[in-house]
Amino acid sequence: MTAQKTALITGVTGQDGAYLAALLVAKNYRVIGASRRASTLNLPRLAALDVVKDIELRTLDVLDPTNVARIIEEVAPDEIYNLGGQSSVQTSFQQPIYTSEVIGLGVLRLLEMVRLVKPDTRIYNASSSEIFGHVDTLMVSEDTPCQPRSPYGVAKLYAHWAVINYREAYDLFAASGILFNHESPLRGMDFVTRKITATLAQIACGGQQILSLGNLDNARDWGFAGDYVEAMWRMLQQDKAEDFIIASGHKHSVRQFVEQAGQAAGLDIVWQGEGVNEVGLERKTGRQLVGVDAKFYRPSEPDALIGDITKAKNQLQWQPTVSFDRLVEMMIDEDMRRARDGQVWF
Ligand code: NAP
Ligand code: F7E
Repeated sequence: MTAQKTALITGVTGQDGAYLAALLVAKNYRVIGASRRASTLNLPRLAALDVVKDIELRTLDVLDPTNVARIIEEVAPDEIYNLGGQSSVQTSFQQPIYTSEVIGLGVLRLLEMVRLVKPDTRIYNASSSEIFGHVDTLMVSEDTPCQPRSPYGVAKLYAHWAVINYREAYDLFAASGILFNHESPLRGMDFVTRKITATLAQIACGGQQILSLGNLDNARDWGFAGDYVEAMWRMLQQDKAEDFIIASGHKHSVRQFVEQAGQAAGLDIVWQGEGVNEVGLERKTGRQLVGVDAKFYRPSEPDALIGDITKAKNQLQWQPTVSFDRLVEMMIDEDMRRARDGQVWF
């Protein structure tokens, strides 16, 4: 029988943290789940996956290196999955310095603490497709040059290179997953997919609100978070630490997401007008369901990229199992259930 492994997950209260905790518990890991101290514990995602009882919760802020060092010393993790941080690109335009402190320098602090305290720990770094930003080709691979277009993307690129540097300079087993957008019924309401499914579900259940969005023509390569955490784990089981693109390989616009979610909720949406004057109407009644508000536009956006997952397929034997249509349906079904039960979520 192999010895039980210990994994430390930062950001365990977030979307990916919850799915990863459930995956590692199922694989018989001792899971230490870390999140920032708050007056109220933020456990609904872990509770939704029924794993609160199976993990050990610890307080950790990646801004405090002494806190990070102490926890590494105490729990002696075999693997660290660093998922904690300010994860909203939109917010990074309002809080660029805080964002960079947490997801840029925060990663450097973690790498340095691992190097000093327990250098044989394997580290997963949550990199992002936002590092690419503006590129000449729309299908990107691990070798595509980066030109980020948001403070979030710039900070993630700093962390990405810090990981490569610690691998080369100190031989740490540190790997970055360059993940494209991944969503689920546990996604935060700040992100466009969940904002759409939660609002349309409420409307379908009798609510009177209007779904107010930014640019409807922006497109993303969207996949399912449950699939993507499996790739994170596989990356740390390799013989050698390497970086991998994890994506669905398909893109859809925000407009297509709204249409698909509307269909799944029983709302047939037709469009009228242009730009900030565009509206989405219910075909049957003519009632306005969707509007555009310039306050949701960003100062700059990445190109509409698609991830090339050839390397992940070949080396990790990983590929997504949930299609775009199924993902939308899954999110709408869960938000319809919450709307019917009068639950307020995230
Ligand atoms: P999420 O739902 O927003 O979760 C992030 C978690 O980080 C939160 O639960 C928060 O927990 C924690 N956190 C925030 N600031 C922290 C700090 N200073 N120290 C420690 N923990 C902190 O995000 P996610 O979607 O699960 O994403 C996980 C990671 O992957 C993030 O780094 C994100 O940037 C990256 N990523 C996500 C995607 C995606 O599409 N989901 C794609 C590429 C990369 P508390 O508030 O409870 O402390
Ligand atoms: O925006 C447009 C918005 O905030 C997607 C994070 O997980 O993935 C995520 O970042 C698109 C953008 O995700 C609204 O302008 C229109 O073009 O859901 P989002 P994101 O910025 O792509 C990357 C890979 C990460 O690493 C991040 O952690 O949708 N959009 N109207 C809107 N976006 C939001 N949030 N709200 C709107 O009303």
